[in-house]
Amino acid sequence: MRAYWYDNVAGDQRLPHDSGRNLDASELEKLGVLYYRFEDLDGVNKLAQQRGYKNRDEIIVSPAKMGDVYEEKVKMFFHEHMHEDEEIRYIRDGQGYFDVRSKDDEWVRIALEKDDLIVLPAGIYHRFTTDEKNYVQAMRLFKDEPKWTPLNRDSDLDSNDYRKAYVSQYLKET
Ligand code: KMT
Ligand code: NI
Repeated sequence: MRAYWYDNVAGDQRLPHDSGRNLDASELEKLGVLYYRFEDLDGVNKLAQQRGYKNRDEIIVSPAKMGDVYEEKVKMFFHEHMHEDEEIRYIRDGQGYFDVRSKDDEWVRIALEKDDLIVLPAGIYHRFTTDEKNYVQAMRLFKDEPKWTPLNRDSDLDSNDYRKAYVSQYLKET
């Protein structure tokens, strides 16, 4: 895992967009983003038990797996959104980028590779993309029913209870 400020330079979303300015895991934690590295499933299973992730599946995002819809899917994942539940991803192979909004509404890019596990809190604005290798295999964990409906930021989410809870827990000045 490496986290850095996104450079906001035009160009394909799959390019690194690396400003060269890093953040550490403690800064991610202040946004409610948790990071773990697990070399085998034991650690994942323990975390799942502790946090109540009862279900899981695996997804491969690649042109070979998805065919013609790959480009479309990758664009969709990159549309800024939030969820009403945590988004938990354990990277099994390949790599990808999760971008999350900082306190000041800037993009933080989190580069993930095999064995990285990330937990995005409910209500955080984020997006995902593969990198230039166009391949990621990920385990998606969830509590009960997967609540993956992306709620796009362009719709009015200021009154969404999950967004409000996130803002008051992590973004409010104290
Ligand atoms: C998501 O929610 O953005 C995805 O599931 C993308 C693939 S998993 C790294
Ligand atoms: Ni999402």
